[in-house]
Order: sequence, then C-alpha cells, then structure tokens
Amino acid sequence: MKDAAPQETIHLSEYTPFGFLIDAVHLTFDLSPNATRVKSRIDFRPNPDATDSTFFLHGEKLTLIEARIDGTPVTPDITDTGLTCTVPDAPFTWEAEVEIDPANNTALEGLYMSGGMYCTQCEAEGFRKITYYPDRPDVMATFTVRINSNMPVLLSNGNPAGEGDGWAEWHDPWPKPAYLFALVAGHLVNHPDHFTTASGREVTLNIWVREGDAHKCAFGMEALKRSMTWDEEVYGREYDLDVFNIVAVDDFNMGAMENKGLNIFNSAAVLASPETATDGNFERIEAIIAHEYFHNWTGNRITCRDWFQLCLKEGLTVFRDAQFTADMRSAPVKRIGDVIDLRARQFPEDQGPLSHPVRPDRYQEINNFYTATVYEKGAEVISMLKRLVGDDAYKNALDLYFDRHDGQACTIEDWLQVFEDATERDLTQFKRWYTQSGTPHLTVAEDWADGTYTLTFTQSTPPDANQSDKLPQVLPIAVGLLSPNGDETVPTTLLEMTEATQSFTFDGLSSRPVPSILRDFSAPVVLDRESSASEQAFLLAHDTDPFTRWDAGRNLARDTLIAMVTEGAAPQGAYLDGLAAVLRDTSLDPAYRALILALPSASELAQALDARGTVPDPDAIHDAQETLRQTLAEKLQDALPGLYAAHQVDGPYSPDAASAGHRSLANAVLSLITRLDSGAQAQTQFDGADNMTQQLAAFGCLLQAKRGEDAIAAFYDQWQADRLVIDKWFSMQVIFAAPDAAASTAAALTRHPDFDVKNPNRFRATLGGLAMNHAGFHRADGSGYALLADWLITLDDLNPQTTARMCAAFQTWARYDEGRKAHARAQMERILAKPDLSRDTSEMITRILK
Ligand code: 0A1
Ligand code: ZN
Repeated sequence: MKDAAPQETIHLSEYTPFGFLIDAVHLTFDLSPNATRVKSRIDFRPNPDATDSTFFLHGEKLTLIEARIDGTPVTPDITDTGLTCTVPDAPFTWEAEVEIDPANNTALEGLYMSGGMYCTQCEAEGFRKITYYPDRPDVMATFTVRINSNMPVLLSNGNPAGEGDGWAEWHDPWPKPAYLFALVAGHLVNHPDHFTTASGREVTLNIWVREGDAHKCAFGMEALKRSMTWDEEVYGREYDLDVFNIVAVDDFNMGAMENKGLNIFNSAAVLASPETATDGNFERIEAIIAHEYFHNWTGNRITCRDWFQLCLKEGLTVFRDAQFTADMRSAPVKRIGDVIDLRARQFPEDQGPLSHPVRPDRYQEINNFYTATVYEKGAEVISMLKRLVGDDAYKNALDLYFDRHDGQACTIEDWLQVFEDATERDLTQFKRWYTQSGTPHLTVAEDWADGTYTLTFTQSTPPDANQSDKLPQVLPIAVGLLSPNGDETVPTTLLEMTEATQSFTFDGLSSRPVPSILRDFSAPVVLDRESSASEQAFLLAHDTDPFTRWDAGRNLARDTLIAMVTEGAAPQGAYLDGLAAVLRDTSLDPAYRALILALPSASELAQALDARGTVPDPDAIHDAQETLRQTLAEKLQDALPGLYAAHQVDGPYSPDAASAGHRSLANAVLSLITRLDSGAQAQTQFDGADNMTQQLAAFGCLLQAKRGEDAIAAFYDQWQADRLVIDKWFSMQVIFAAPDAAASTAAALTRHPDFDVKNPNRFRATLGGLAMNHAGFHRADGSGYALLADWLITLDDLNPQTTARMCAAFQTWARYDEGRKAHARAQMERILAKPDLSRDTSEMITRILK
C-alpha cells in the first residue's frame, strides 16, 4: 500500500510482451479470515514473441510459504513488488503457496472481507495481492479454482466443476487476464432465474445477496435479462457460459466489476426496492447491470493489451450501455443527462491539472485513470466515429472487431484498424481524439448574402501539460437551420470539420436562417458562440432537435445567472418567459420539461465565469441561484399547483421511464412550491410517501426550506436498518446544508455512530456530499477544504484508492480567489506531508498542485 518516493512513472512507449505464455492456472484457496492459504500451479512456456525472458511475477503483501519449479523447491528473490527466479528455457510448472490476511484488507483490492463474506476485486492490479503472478492484462489463461471453506456459498469464474462438503470447484474455459479473476464465499441467498440464448444455450442466472436483501433483486434480474437480449439483437453477441452470477457487496470502491461469469457489485449498484431506491437509482442500476454484462464481449472476450488501452473496453462499453438506456427509455433525455454529466465531470478534468488523453501515455498508479475522460469522453469518441462512418459501417466494423480479435488483448490501433478496413477511411487524424488531451473550443462566424448562408467554424484547444501545441481534430458538427417563422428549412446535416478554420455554405435560402448547431451534442466540445437572448429563446421555443433546444434554455439560464452574479442584474425576461412556455407545453415529455426547468449547477457556473476571465465567487453564485429559483417560483406561481397535481402518479410504484418522468417534473415543481409555502406541501408528500423517490424529494425540499429537523429524525428512525438508505440520509443533510453549515454538518455526521470510515459508500455520502455542496466546500474560511483534508489523511492508510479518487474535489482550486487558493494549497500540502502517503494519493495531489 505504501511506497517510498520518488515514484516510478510507467510509459506506454515502453511496452514489451511478457517472456512467457501460460497454458493453465490452478488455484486452491483455504479460506481463513486472517490466514488464507493460496496454492497456485501454473504451466508456463517461453513466449516466442518476447525478447525479454526475465521471470518476474508480481506479488504484494504476500507471505511466501514455499515455491517449486517442476516439483523442486526454489528460493526466489523477493521485493515489495514481486519476485524473480531462474527458470528453465523450456515449458515448466510453477507452484507456490502464499498466506494472506483478507480480514485486515481495508484497501478492498485483492481478497478481502465485507460483512463476514469473502470477496475479491482484482482490476486493475489486485490479483498480485492474492498470489505471485504476471499480473498484466496481456497474459491470458484458463483458470481452475478450488475453494475450501465452510461457508455455504462458494463461487468463482466460469462453470461449476464439482462441489462437496466444505469445498467447491470452478472451471473457466475462456482464457482471461488475472484482473477478471473473482472469488466469493459467504452466507448468501440467491435470487435465481434463467435465460435461453438465441442459439439455445440454457443459462442459469443468479443474484446473490445477504439474507435481508432478497426482496431487492427482482429489478436487477429483469435488467440483466433485457441486457442479454439487447446484446444479441443489436450486437449479435451471446453469453458463453452455463451460469452468470452477480454478487452484491457492501464494501466496494467502485460501482461494479465485470469478472468473467461472476460480476461483483457494490450493493448500491444492484439492490433496489420501491421503498428504498429512487427512480434515479433504478435507472443507474439498469445501466450498470448492462455495462458489466456488455463487458463480457467488450473487455473480457476482447481485452486490453495494457492499462493504457483502458478506453478500449471502457469507452466502448459506456457507449454500448448508453445505447441500451436510450433504447429502454427516452433517447433525448438520456443524451441530455449524459451531456450534463460530461460537462460536470469530464470538462473540468480535461480543462484542469488532471487533464490526460483518452488513452493516457503515462501513469504512476493506474487506479487514478479510471476517469471521466477514459470512460465518458472515450464513449463520446466512439459516438463521433459512428456518426462519421454511419450506422451500417459501424455495424460492419464491430462485426469485424469481434471476428478478428476474439480471445486477444488489443490496442486502440487494433480498434481503429477495423474501422479503416471496414470503411476504407483514413483515421490518422481522427486518432488524435485518443492521444491529444483537452476540450476543443469551437467559435462560429456567420455570413448571409443573396440566399447563401455561410457558417465558418474555428477550433482551438488550449495547450496543457500533455501537449503545448494542439492539432485540429476531426469534428462532426450536426447542424440544422430554422427560418424566422420557426420552420426547419435545412434538416440535420452532418458537417465534417478537419481544419483549424473551415466554412460550410447553404444555398437557396429565402431568408436568413437561425442556426441550430451541435445537434445531439455531436462532438464533445465547448461551443463558444455569442448569441442573443432572443435567439436562444427562439431556439428554446422552436428547435426540432431536443438536445439543442434544451441547450438553448440552459444557455439562457447560464447567461442570466452570470449577469446576476457579475452585474447584479435582474433575472432575464426572455429566460423566464421561455421557460414558462415550455412548462405549459403538454406535448413535451415531462422528463424533458423537468430537465429544462433545472438550473446549471454552481460548479458549471464557476467554470463558465472562469472561462470568461472572472474569478468565481461561490457565495455570489449561490445567492444568484437562490434568487433565480425564488423568482421562478413567483413567476410560475399560478401554474405550479396544477402542474404538481397533474403529474402525480397513481397506483403502485413502477420505475418505468414514463412514471419516473412524471415524478421528476412533479418534484421539480414541488421544489419551487416549497419556496412559496415554506415546505407545507413537501411535508405532506414526505408524510404520505410510499416510495423513496417521493420521500427523498420531499426530504430535500424540507432541508432546503430549513424545516428538516423532524424529517431528519423521522427518516432515520424509519430507515436505520438499511445501509443504502442511511447513505442517502448522510449525503442529503450535507448537500442541502446552507453554505455556512455544510462543513459543520459533515463534521457532526462523521461523529455519528453509523459513520464508518472503512465503508466507501458511507465515506462518499458524507465527505463526497461536502464536495458537492459548492459554496459549502469552497467556504472562504477554508473550513470545507480542511475537513476534507482531515478525512483524506485518515482514509489514506486504510483505502488509498478511494482517497485518491476523492482528491479530485480539489482539481478546480486554482480558479478561485487568492484567499481560497491559499487555503486549498495549504490543505493539499498537508496531505502531501503525511508520512507514508500512498502512491495513489501522492500522484493525484502532485498533479493537482502543478
Ligand atoms: N471495470 C469496472 C470498473 C472498476 C474498476 C476498478 C475497480 O477497482 C479498482 C473496480 C471496478 C467497470 O468499468 O465497471
Ligand atoms: Zn466498465
């Protein structure tokens, strides 16, 4: 866990294949909380494609009991990171026995214990904490695993290969890298089902959970079956084992993990019941189940050659799960949600000190690169590729990818090559999306003469630490033109921009059009277009593309708020009128109307101010948001009760998209009503709620109205036995705290008996909640920074991975005023000065401070 500085940087350019191939791996686990024994038997042979024949096996925190080669005991040279040993120049069998301590593994990597059960997390480099092994994704092998334990449920990858009293054996016929290894042992109950694949294979499906959670599995199981059908229908991909197991664990660093045939999920990413999970939770669970299942082909059957290629599996799998959600629910609502998320998480990363290419070319700790850039921008890059080549060519390229690379560990070059071969396109310039960091900015100039309308685009990407000179990218820019009466005169047209500056003309128009640019958010860029409030209002009223229509409303809201912050202006009439019209338009999907009603977040506004050269003042932003919400509530006063009533959903709760859309609009309206009635309606909804969506929305309103005291107590009394609901109780109090109370509220909650520093969900709910309270975290007195730093320092010894991820809260520090900057810097320096700081945290803070 702890490495001494200076730290080693690993470079993509230094890749070399491992000197040996593995035919088969046999593992035997004798489970015991503090002294688990792991015996390995591995058949190695020299790799004819390798030049370096050093026999190095990774291994960390292992006690070697004995090692043999072809049955003869050997004494390897052991360091903190692994072992080397002299080996024959011919095939040989390596055997080792090691001892590990799962009960004290709080880092949650390798084999660890959670709530009395054993489980594993091996991506990216956790297998080396289980036994000595070439722990790199290009070494693929079949695994046979025997588990000896008196736990009733014993699981590993692949198909069952035998069981008896106190043991079980599993065999995975598909060669895989060690990061996909998994083992689970515990007192678990099963939610079983089955699926017949298109070719007739019968698959047993199981979701394994703790006893009290059995009633929370049905939705996840339905989502799994829908994912399996979708992947067959849309990508022609079938499942390839006799059984697919999902296990829910309470202590998990991430959302879930795609281990072959044995997906392990953070319980928050799979367990749901109407009473305990919100609409948002249901949608997220559906997406994560799909994501992990889709990895079976994009990740497992075709894996990554090395960790620099992480986007090969993650960008593609995020793109696939987004397609799935768009098909299951509303495509425009999904797209808008993804853009909100991209702008909130990926843009700050790409425009700040943590910026890195979608395919990074160096790292110290790979766990620090499971980022919004690799995942979400990686998915945007695939979306652009599909838009450029067209749907049919995309399908041909994917078929070729699966045909050509099944069973291999691949690179981005392999991926682009299948597109070049399938489409005969030269993707040399397109590849810059993988190698060049930063968000391109796009400016637009217009010209109108004699019926010809010309759009001239200029792209530029600011220099950063990765490249000082950014080259032009290939930008697919989807554009439509509207006539002044609101009709669409030119339907969506894809412009392909490749130059730094490039013009596109539209002829034969009878009047000067209003352009609708970047429809469906066709490229992940910042569109810097000066446009009047009246033009934005026109697009908000008339645009036929749901994304650009929504974005016009968003721009109006942003510009209004910025004028309020910087000039003390009053809220703009164009925005208020446009919004009122959309709200009244019952032809629009309620979920879409709810999205239009939402204001840009405080951090998005801080980012926009910074981009305009203004130092953002978090308190002024907070005040402007509050004022605008109050103004909206007053302006819409007459419409609100009717809207609230019209979108109540009768009958038993169902998480389907249509019902969820009604609830999201009604709850957005409730939040405005709360500003007029001091929370009376919210209290009624809270008291009468029969599902978590309604209860939590009302709870938020009561906290916002500062009349949450009774609700806080009542909510806790009702839900104290449910860890996932209590996570919400922790986070809501911090997120909705007034700016001057956020840090003290979070600090008080860390002293609550239910706070558990070792549980990542609870830690994130509390301290991550603080980071989400913009004005509370960026408090001028530095109290927000100090509290987070205190807890990151405490967590670093226990769980470096989660500590490092949460350091990203500081990534925007340099955009604030001198006083805040000094506080932030002091806290980061305090973290860096901690003795034995983990490699993970040290890399993050060092990059952020640069
Ligand atoms: N591959 C998983 C995410 C994941 C990554 C790392 C983990 O631990 C270090 C755990 C999960 C996914 O994309 O879902
Ligand atoms: Zn993934």
